Amino acid sequence: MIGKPQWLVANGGTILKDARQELGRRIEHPARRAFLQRTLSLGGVSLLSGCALVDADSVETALQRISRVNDRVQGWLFDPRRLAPTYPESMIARPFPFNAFHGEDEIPTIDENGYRLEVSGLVADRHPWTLAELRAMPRTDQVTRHICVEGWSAVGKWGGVRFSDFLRRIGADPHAKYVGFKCADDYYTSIDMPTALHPQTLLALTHDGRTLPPRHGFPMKLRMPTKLGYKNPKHIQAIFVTNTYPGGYWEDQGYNWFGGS
Ligand SMILES: Nc1nc2c(c(=O)[nH]1)N[C@H]1C(S)=C(S)[C@@H](COP(=O)(O)O)O[C@H]1N2
Ligand SMILES: [Mo]
Repeated sequence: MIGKPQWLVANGGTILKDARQELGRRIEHPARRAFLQRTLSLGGVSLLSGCALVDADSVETALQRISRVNDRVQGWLFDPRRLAPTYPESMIARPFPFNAFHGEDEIPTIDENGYRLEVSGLVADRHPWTLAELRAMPRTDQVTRHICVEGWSAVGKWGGVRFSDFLRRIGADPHAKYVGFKCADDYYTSIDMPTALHPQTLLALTHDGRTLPPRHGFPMKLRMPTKLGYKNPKHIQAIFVTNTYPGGYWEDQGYNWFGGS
């Protein structure tokens, strides 16, 4: 029963994102304007907003409002025990696609020995973590599909520490609303606590059986098969637990915050 509405909601997120991309081009081209009008009527925005969808600003406000409703519905539909599909190793994409808001020449270089993961906010233990400490935690592997809103997906294998184990270890408040991430390339994002505690959410230290390569997030990334690509931060430097909405790099530019896949 949950399957269908979830698909609709997730797809709604993509539709919103597409609409925003069109908006970014300022609704100049007639074909784009027609696309936008179609998209908005699909999303039922005019019904909810009650404002005339004529100028970019009122469209923008309406879309933001819808996107937050969408977050709430996705949060409400999210089943913390429901697992994302896993795949046979024969389906792993090699090479695995790279993506970031910057080019491959701007991948951050992080010194393995100097690295410390900062932990702050609503947690009991704020000590910074070395890579050796992270690697000493119990680890697990999973083969799942990464879905990027830019129109590609790929099956990959990630290994690491279950994020729920890590959160328990640092004494994170499980009733807090958000977990936020700051990355070495100045990317940032945040997730809801139920997803943070989901059994398939991993602090990934390996990709395809090897130490996470720089292009895929060395030294550590968060891997969630229940969320779209942009919600999976690479090169994590700081993790914080909070009740204050932290937003994200793409989310602050209009991508749906919940970003379920
Ligand atoms: N630090 C950081 N993490 C990031 C991004 C980024 O630009 N910087 N891009 C996101 C997006 S949009 C995608 S699709 C995935 C790509 O991960 P990959 O290079 O391992 O395929 O990383 C996500 N996490
Ligand atoms: Mo992405």
